[in-house]
Amino acid sequence: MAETRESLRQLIRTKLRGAKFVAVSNREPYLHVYRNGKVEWVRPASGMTAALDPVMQASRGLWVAHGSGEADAEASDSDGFVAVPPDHPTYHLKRVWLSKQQEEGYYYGFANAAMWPLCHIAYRPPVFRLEQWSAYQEVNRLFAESVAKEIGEKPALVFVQDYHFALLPSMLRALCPQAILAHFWHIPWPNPEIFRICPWKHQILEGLLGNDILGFHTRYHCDNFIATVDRELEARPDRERSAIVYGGHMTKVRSFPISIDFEDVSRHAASQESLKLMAVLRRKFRIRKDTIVGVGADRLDYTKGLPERIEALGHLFERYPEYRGRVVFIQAGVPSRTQVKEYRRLNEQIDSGVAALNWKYGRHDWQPFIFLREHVPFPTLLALYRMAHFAVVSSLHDGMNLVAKEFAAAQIDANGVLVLSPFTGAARELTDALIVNPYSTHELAERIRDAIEMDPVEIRRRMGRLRAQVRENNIYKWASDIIKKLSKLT
Ligand code: ADQ
Repeated sequence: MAETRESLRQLIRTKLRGAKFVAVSNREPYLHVYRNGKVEWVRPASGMTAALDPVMQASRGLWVAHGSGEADAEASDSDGFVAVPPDHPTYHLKRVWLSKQQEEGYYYGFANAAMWPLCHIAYRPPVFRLEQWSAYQEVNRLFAESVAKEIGEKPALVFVQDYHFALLPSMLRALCPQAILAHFWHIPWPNPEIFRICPWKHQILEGLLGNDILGFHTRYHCDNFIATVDRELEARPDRERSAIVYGGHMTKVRSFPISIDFEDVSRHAASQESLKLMAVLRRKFRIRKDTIVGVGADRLDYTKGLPERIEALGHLFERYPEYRGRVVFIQAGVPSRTQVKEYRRLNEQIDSGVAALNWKYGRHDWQPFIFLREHVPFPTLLALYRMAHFAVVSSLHDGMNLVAKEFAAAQIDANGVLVLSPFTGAARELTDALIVNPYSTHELAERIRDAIEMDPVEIRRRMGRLRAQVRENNIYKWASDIIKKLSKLT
């Protein structure tokens, strides 16, 4: 039996025995914005918040995050609290306010110009600046104090998210020694050779070793972390128990492959609304009954392999002219971190790649690549996934990649093929995808062709198995596995 929201809720109730459950992340699950002078709410395009929100709904705990929406302050009380989800509240969000300067140094600076490229092997050099590191320390302390204020001396279980808060665990441990701390690192952990260039590597490792449990998506990332600590600190790695003892404290290092709410995605994809949205999309993009549709959905990030995807489609139309006029690739791309130089450069690269592809092969009645540079509402995204004959996930490096799992869950008719990079965590589980190295754009083009030409029986067989995999290993299993591990420590 697959885990459900209800089984997770029961588990939390029995295992946590009344301890307060607090999640901490940079990104908030709901932002308030102004639209036509009115306050409205939106969900950000983020794999982490998409995954954690159902867990928080089941736990009814508290989520502490940066209040980054322009109307956030107006929608919250004087302490930054707001009940969410805004349309059917089940838990509380506490917003922490940051100055522009803090946001620039900590978020755009150290987190996204140093830690992100350091952990992803996508050949972009990390930028280490002292003032950004200072902002990172300052914001980690601010969040640690904000969480400590909520839990005081009460029993609590704090679940920290991601690379924005590497220092927070040891800070919080000093403030609230009774709290049990778990941390999930949503991105890869590199090997020791890569990590050793970070000027503040010891502080980062010491910060993370304040946790009781540190989770990664794959065993490989756990092994990289243990090897890094072994090389950099006077710590005692216990490979047998997959743990590290440092300063008398033990941190267990475990893999928990993250996932999605399979049933929820399937149900939405099967709805009447989804059928209507598919018809709207077909009309809007002039998609005929016999058009073969490919789909991609990504934050516009250099780790996602978008230029490679565009180049591969160019090879496809060059080598196989019979697909001209017959295949359309619809790419949803939400702008991300555009304050960081590398991201601006990537956007220019994508724009010129798309323009060149459409100019070279497009005709008055057909464009090969439709680029939706926008945050696509989730129901529309699901309609896109459902109507697609194939999806391409071509990440150069990716902790997991939830788009691959969303695509499988939305494929209720099981008539689509997933083309997937081996450099995603998802590739370890989704072995019925067509796995291909995105750096080899010629091979990527060939696998896209294989997806288009695949026998329908084979498509159903593969998609059926992918769906079974994601159904079984859903987001509630991810959360339950973590809670079970944590409850052994309470
Ligand atoms: P991300 O890098 O954000 O997550 P991913 O896991 O693919 O990547 O999740 C992206 C999310 O954004 C998905 O839920 C997707 O539906 C949504 N999305 C993408 N493009 C969109 C668009 N144009 N409009 C609206 N929504 C869009 C990080 C790590 C991943 C890891 C997750 C969770 O980098 O490796 O899988 O955290 O741990």
